[in-house]
Amino acid sequence: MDARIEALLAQHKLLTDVEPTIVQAPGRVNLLGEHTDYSGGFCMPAALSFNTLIAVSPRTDGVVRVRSVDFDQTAGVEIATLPAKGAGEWKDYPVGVLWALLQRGVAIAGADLTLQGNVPLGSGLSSSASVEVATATALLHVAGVTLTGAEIALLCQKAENLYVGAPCGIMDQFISANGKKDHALALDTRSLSFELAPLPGTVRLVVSNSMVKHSIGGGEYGTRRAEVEAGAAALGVPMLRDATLTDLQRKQSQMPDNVYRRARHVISDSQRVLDGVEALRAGDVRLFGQIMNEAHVSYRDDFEASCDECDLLQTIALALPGCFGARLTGGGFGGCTVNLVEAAASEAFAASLAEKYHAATGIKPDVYVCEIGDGAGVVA
Ligand code: GAF
Repeated sequence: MDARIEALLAQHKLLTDVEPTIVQAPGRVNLLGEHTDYSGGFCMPAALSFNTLIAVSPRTDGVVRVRSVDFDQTAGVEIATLPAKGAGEWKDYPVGVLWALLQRGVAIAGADLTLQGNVPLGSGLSSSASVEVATATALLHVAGVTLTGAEIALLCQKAENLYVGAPCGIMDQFISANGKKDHALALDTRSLSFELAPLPGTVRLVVSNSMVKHSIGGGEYGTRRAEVEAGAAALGVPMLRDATLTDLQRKQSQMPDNVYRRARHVISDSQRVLDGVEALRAGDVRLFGQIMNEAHVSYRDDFEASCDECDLLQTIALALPGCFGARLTGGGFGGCTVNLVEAAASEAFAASLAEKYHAATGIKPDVYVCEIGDGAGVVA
């Protein structure tokens, strides 16, 4: 048996002897389309093989207990007296999902859950969404209820928005529930229709962590979201999905410069997803890499969501052999860059990137040559 699962089962025994089921839900890396997912736009994430594992056993007494192996803590709640809001603790994520499931009318009689994750925390790889989607998968399993991947994603987004209090879009929960091994997923966040785009075997995704902490609950994400919404209001449209760059240029003089530039990023980044899908369909990884580089510039200069460390990672990456494209991925203001690299060069690329970044900053980055994994499901 896999050592991680064996350790999880040993921890689960601290809660109960009732035979568990094991489920998983992955973190993600986003290839194109940042801050487009609350504007009805397009984005293109891929699920990683980093995930949250949960061992879940049923209970019948109206109690849900959650044990975090990583924090070495156990929390218990009574379903009948569940608070309607989180308290700013790690347990808000799983308990928020329980709350959202109950709100949806899913009958849960009780459960014991033991969680263990290996998605790096605070690095923009969606550790929170992986906890949420794994919790939903576990609780739906013990309730004997099946929901679609889109329904699970919406429910987990609701938990994060209303229970945890973080104003995220739908991308992270959607890819965690619906990802497919070796594929990126181009998502229309308005209709929730999507296309799976296989990544050619000749390339690998290399994720490099600047080690600068990022948080969706932190102020900048919310500030950007407000600016994006101000852009839609200035254009007189419900969401930026409903406007073109030409519409935006026409109204440039009627909005503050920051709002104009945030809107220009969102509208152009959404289009870059569509261009990226075409490039992958044509097997043109060079073009896809160029689109990633343009996306980084837009995110850095128009959206002002990068940081010196991530810009440096991108600059170093582009000068290394075999790198087609590099950009900051995720919510911004720190976290990781994603690099599209020739498969044969990927290990040497990862080693050189780590060494050069360390030499320049004194910070040791974590660099991963990634596997694209499957979305959530039962493991055993
Ligand atoms: C974070 C959010 F959770 C997503 O919804 C998305 O907005 C992303 O930042 C930026 O593209 O991961």
